[in-house]
Amino acid sequence: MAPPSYPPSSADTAIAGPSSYTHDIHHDARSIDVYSLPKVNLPEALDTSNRPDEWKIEQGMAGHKLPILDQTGTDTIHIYPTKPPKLVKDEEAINSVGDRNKLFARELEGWKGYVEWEKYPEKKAKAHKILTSQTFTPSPEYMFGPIPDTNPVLTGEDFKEWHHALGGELASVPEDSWKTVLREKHPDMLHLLQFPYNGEPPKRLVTSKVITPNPLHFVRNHGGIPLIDKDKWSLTLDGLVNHPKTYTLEDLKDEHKFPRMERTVTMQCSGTRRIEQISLYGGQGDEVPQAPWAEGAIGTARYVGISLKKVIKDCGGLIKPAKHLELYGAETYVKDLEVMNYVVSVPWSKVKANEVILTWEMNGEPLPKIHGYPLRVVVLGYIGARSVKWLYRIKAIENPSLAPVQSREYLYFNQQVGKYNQRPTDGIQIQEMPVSSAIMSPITKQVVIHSGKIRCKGWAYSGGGRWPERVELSADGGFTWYDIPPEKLSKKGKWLWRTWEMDLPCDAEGWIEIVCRCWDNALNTQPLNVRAAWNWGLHVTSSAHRISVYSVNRTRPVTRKRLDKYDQLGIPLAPLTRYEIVKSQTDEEYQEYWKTHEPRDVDE
Ligand SMILES: Nc1nc2c(c(=O)[nH]1)N[C@H]1C(S)=C(S)[C@@H](COP(=O)(O)O)O[C@H]1N2
Ligand SMILES: [Mo]
Repeated sequence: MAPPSYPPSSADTAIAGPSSYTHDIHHDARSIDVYSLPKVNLPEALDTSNRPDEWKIEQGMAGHKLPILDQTGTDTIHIYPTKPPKLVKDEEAINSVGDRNKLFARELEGWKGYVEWEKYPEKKAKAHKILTSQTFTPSPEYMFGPIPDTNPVLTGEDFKEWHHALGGELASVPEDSWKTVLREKHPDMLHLLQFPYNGEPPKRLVTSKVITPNPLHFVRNHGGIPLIDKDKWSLTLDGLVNHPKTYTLEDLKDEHKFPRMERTVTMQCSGTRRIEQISLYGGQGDEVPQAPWAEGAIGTARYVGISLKKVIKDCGGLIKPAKHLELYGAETYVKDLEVMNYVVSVPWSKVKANEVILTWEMNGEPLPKIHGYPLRVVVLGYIGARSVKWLYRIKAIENPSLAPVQSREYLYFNQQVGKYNQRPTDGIQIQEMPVSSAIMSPITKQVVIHSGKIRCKGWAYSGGGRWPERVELSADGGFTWYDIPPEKLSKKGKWLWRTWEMDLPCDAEGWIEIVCRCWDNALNTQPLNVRAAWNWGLHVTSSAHRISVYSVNRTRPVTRKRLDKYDQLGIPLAPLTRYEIVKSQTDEEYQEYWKTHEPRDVDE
């Protein structure tokens, strides 16, 4: 068989790479931009059939470019990745659907960006026809190749195009949504996905306060951000209740009817720390349900509102066989080119326990628009996905919602249920997060100069109303563990994370692995490695958080001597991997040593 040849590539022959490093120690390391390396021009015609990224592909750094090996027959067949087809658009089919400005008009005055889908199956079908009569920019590969070094990291072109294609009320939603982000969020937010907006604070700000300031609270959206006038807003409770009713915000704020509830609550997205699973193995690949979160998709706020249970009572209670409450969010979500509102459900048992709050206030302010203004649900101790924002309807139903976010997403699959044989019913619906924790400082690959103790910071959390009872750190990869002293942990609370700090004893010099794990009040703890809990949906990364840190230990005499020498010479520390010719021993010291030690070789 002829050797496989790669599809022809029109590769740029200029590659970036270092020509030679200077070994001159007198350079000021701060003035060297380690990221801009000299360009090297290769000869025009190289006598090779390799593509220029061959080496990278062979090293597993671009898994998405590798051919699939089909070994089902006697010969191995190489199936190469194909380029995405050209974008097409069937104008005639699209126009036959009708006037999009009329079809997808604003549902209610004062509700910008809200299109009602769940009440109108024909409208859904028309939107589906428009979306399936054309193709869209595919979402980029970000699990096997390099993740873009931009902020926003991913832009969500497909989602923007779907909104633009549907037009009507949705035409300006992507742009409006980004404006709201810039208005309401902290300038230092890490924007993982521009639209639908998904963003988290950088590590140094995740645990800087026990209560997360609103501009720094992570945001996880499946669609746009509806801009709703609170005086025009209403909430309808229907389905299996005795007296269906519609409430204004004023109705719900009537303290004679609905006693106020105030709770400080930690909300965690089940995708928190997903990047650790991605860096191990790729999984279900749509960037919207699968945003590449680090440790910041968790935040804590004080919410004011009322118990959903009281509102259901006010509607005369549930009618048999109601057992679940379906919660409707006003924005448009597109999944598999079907359009819908954001819908999930919570069981009645959770509502009955007064653990489902309808809230209009976050940290003493009206709910920010990006967090669900004018009213959202907060489900205590459940994953964030159940805490519906821009709530407009609650429907009492018999079984958990069939809406895709409830029935087809937020599922925890067995490791071996892969792409080609997974069924939603094989997954466990994720409800309460298990116990987890994360180190916010130092950062993996960081160099830390210390005097025997490394200052560490982070958080710990457990779902379902359990709380961190003990947090432990290891400086040797998880062999020996040190308790974080109780006074170095923030106060415990039933629905709360605990932030912590600790000076972790570290005797070693060189690369170490710092590990963090938590025990909750039910003595649950974390799996020790990512693989043990890796899952196809890349959810619930709850394994002990591991970071690699280079320890420079000043308590070691040789280290101290060398550091002092740098100090004397006024030489700043250079990046770890750069060669330095600062001599660690003078010729005299070297010779002195051999006077009193046995030589390298043995004489007869
Ligand atoms: N209407 C609506 N509610 C929603 C979502 C959404 O996309 N739309 N995302 C959910 C998810 S997955 C999470 S983790 C939380 C995040 O809440 P936050 O953006 O206020 O931090 O909101 C939940 N409620
Ligand atoms: Mo989430």
